[in-house]
Amino acid sequence: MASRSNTIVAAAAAVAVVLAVAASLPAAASAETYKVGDDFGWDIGMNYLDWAQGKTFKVGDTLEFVYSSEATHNVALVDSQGYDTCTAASNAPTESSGDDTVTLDKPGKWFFICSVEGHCQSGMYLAINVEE
Ligand code: CU1
Repeated sequence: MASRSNTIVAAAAAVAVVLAVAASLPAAASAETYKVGDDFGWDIGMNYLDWAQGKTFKVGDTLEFVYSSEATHNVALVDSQGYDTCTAASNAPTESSGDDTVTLDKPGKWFFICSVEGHCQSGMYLAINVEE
């Protein structure tokens, strides 16, 4: 009797170990896609630092910037100085399709702004930390 219930406990423990390993292994491979601003998208009128608050971005994840028209906004990847001053250097990688995806392919700080005149100053900036 006792030995039989011990076997069941041992089997349950083994299953738990297998599940834990299975859950931890694909973590690096299961990249997330984050739609910036959720349903609001990429536009004037949202605090994107608030949006990013509480999210954990990891290498391999993707940001998707959605906005109504390519003439309306853009997405420029800038450095900390460009971020602080709301200016995109002429060689800053910039997308303007209206549905722009950026794969976060390295850890560290990532800075995005809309470089259309006045838009960054009106709140279209995002800084995130990407974890290994
Ligand atoms: Cu804009």
